[in-house]
Amino acid sequence: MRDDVILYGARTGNCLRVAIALEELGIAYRTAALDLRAGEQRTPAFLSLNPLGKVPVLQVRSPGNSSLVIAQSNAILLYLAKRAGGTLLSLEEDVYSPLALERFLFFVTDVIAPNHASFFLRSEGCDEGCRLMEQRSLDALLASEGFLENARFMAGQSFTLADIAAATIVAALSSSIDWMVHPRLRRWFACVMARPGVKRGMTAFD
Ligand SMILES: N[C@@H](CCC(=O)N[C@@H](CS)C(=O)NCC(=O)O)C(=O)O
Repeated sequence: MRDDVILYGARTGNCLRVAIALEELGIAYRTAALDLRAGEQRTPAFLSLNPLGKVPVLQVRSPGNSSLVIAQSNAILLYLAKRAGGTLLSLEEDVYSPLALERFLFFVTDVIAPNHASFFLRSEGCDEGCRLMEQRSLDALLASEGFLENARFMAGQSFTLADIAAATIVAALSSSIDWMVHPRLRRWFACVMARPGVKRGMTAFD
């Protein structure tokens, strides 16, 4: 009997990255969509899964009734990569490459985090701070053009968590990117967005 895997989430980057990883790894799962505007993340039932009232949350119910509940998108991504034998971290044939982890964390901390900060600052009316954070995020993102100089993907020749982290934020910032002067990023983005797993993951909460 297979595990019953449920992804609680909404159409946000944090949740879509987890959906992409599940799709890319071929893990069967179902989604439980929450309406964040209606506050469904704060119902007693959901708070019993994640007391912080945030998505995504992954629940893995195993035959025999044991249930694993994981919050934090990046913890879920690392759990899934490990569960799949390290595939999305380039841990193939016992050769450990720290590059996939390094680049994954680059996108999470240097690109996505300031982007989230810019949203928060805008919602608080701090327009100057918002612009600074937006620019910081975009500058870091555009620096990733260099990762693709001799590589198909962000951390070498295979698709990893670094590409998943990059995919959602590049999609979100695509209108701010001058694609003509970033040909490698353009080529990478087209290639990643054409992957069936990425396509399905990006639309998991539509
Ligand atoms: N660091 C957390 C952030 C989780 C988070 O902020 N989730 C947002 C959606 S992307 C949320 O649930 N917002 C609803 C709320 O704050 O009420 C993660 O990576 O999972």
